[in-house]
Amino acid sequence: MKKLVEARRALSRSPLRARVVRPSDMSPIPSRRSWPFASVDADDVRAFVDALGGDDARVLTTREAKAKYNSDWMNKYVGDAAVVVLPRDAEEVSNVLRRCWRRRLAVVPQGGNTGLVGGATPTRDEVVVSCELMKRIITIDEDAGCAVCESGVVLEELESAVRARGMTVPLDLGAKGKCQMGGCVSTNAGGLRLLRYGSLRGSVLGLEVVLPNGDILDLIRTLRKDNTGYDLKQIFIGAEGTLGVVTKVAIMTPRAPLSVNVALFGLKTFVQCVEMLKLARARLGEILSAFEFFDKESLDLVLAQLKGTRDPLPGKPCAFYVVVETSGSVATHDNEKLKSFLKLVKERRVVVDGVVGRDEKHAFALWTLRERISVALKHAGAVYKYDVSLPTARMYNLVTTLRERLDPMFGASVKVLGYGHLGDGNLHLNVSCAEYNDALANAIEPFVYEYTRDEKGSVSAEHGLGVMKAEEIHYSKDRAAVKLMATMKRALDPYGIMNPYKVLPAAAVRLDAPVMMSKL
Ligand code: 2HG
Ligand code: ZN
Repeated sequence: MKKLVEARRALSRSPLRARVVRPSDMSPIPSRRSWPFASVDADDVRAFVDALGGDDARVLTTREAKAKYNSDWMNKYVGDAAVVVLPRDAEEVSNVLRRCWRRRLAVVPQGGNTGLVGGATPTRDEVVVSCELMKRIITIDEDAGCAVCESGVVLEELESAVRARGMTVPLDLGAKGKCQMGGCVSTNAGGLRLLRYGSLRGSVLGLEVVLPNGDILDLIRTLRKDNTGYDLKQIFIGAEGTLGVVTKVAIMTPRAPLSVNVALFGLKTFVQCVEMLKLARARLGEILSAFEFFDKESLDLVLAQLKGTRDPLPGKPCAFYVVVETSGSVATHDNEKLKSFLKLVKERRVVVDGVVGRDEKHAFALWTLRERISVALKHAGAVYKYDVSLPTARMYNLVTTLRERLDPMFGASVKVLGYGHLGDGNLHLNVSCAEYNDALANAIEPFVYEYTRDEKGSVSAEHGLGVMKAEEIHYSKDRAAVKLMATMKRALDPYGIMNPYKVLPAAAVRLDAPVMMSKL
């Protein structure tokens, strides 16, 4: 088992593709022979077609048709799903899962496939249940301020629909044009406006979930208050599809702000970024809706990789940049507040300089510099990604410490970037290089995880654990907590078919022992 854990750790640092260059006995995901699940056969494919009302166009079996479901958007995690099914509603998901449960077929629920930790891609030949055809927006209730939709609705589409009624979705991410509501809920996605609206957990009012055995659990409610015992929907939020498939979401949709301002500042030190956050909280108060930061290395990469981007403060190079957004309901009031805030940070020399978005287009351009760092990283080559929560004031020390550690070994061939949601104490630490290599991986891990543990931080602030960090959960959760999680997993999914090798360590859910069909 120790060997398996070590090998899984190696996998977390390299793309799953790397499997092919690893000796087979070191493969982190069990080989076909010891894979504890059944293989899809021709009868299963026929059963899936029946499950989808006889529509064989929604049961994909050819390599070409399955390709986009087999790898994530970074092309880092690559599996080999035996079949991809495209159900249209919870009934059809239920039919598919009943078959998988009975046959002990492993299942990967998939949304927009925009995750960063390999949580939604198959690891071997699992059945992929894609939610992309479950696209109905069911209700939008202006009086209650909430919406109910199916899980395959893309975040940006829901946002447009509720915007037309003067409301907004309390979640915004760079991947909004592709990520789906079910995936957002399943990963408890954080994003750019958590500072304003809080964790997605608090905005979800209800869910419909298909359990591993195919039962449909109807937890769709639009009540703000419901204290009738355990809040069951919460166990599926952030479970990354390991406990069931989310098929519907009820979510609060607060009034959209009537006045939005975006400003970008350049600063000399990280200490000043933190100082500025404190001032923004104190002086902008209730209209502060985002507070993001990135370092010079991140800006340089964006400018080098993404066409149409421009240095926001030409001729005034800074070590750090901060994006501040305000959202309110009375423009004159908000502008007044922002103006006096700008004056203050200049007078106190907290910033080198700043620029306020003149209009929507300019504001969008400023946001782009922060939002598209991960896209720039993808263009630049291989990237090792870490998403940690750390004490805000000391957050950037991890970036400088890692730079000092890697520099003597790898020099300029490796770049360490720091950016993220400063207002939420969430650092995105990224190590960019030409290609994945074990020496670099071993220099980064477990160092980053140990550092985070020692700071009492979290090894996953918002991206989840997926396959990348399932074995690393112990750095942020104690033994008793992991044990209870595994107990819950086994209660709902005793055969471990739902998204195996994700979130929980394999040993905790006993995925090392094949399920003996004869004993069932
Ligand atoms: C962001 O905040 C996303 O931009 C992606 O969470 C972070 O690429 C990353 O590491
Ligand atoms: Zn983020």
